[in-house]
Amino acid sequence: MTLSTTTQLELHRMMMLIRLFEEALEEMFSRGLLHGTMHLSIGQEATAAGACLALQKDDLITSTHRGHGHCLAKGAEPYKMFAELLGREDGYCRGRGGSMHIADLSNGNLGANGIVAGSLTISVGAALSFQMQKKDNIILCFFGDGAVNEGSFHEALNLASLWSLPVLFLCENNQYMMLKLFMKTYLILRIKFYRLGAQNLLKQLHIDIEDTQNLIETYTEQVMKLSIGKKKKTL
Ligand SMILES: Cc1ncc(C[n+]2csc(CCOP(=O)(O)OP(=O)(O)O)c2C)c(N)n1
Ligand SMILES: [Mg+2]
Repeated sequence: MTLSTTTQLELHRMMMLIRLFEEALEEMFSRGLLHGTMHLSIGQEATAAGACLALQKDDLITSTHRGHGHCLAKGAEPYKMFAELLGREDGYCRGRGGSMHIADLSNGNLGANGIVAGSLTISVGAALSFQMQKKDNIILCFFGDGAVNEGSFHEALNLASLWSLPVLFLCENNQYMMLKLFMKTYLILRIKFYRLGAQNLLKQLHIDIEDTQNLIETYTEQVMKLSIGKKKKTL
């Protein structure tokens, strides 16, 4: 699949938006303007932009503690995100949530969350709801490599595969759990779900973050498969 020039430009625009948004946040944070804490995703823009490009508006995502990029890529308004981070009433959660609790239901974003591996179980619940309602939507679940050490990671993958739920798990493996090197917590070099006891029917793909075209192609293909071919998106 060759991406159209328009799609490539859209992808580039989104990655730039995420980067500039977070650079501005960092500046505001260092000036003491933000309430609470926040985690930046600088360097991970392509994952959010590429994967969300493959989704329809009414498909859902769940996010992590590092979720600004996911939120923007799923269509959130930067103004309302800034307002949320500044604790203002016109923010996504009326200024009560801050960075790790921004949810944007109008664009299909079930929200960031501060619980490592929290996104996996929420995704499975939402996917089960889609399945029971016989909807052809899917859930894209972002999670970090740190989540694989959590019990809920295994429960979520097991149920998703057992019930054939329309959920796509996307591990943003940046090799670190915040400050701790992943290799120091697990005796494996690459995260392989089947070695982690969640082999039931799950297919796993590795994608290099710098190969954005491959990332989009792979995600589009997987989204199409999960959507049982009912929806078609031209990129
Ligand atoms: C259940 C739970 N345990 C511990 C923490 C503390 N904590 C916050 S971020 C983090 C590491 C997360 O690593 P990873 O999922 O790889 O995300 P990254 O920070 O690399 O994007 C931990 C352990 C938490 N938020 N939730
Ligand atoms: Mg990590």
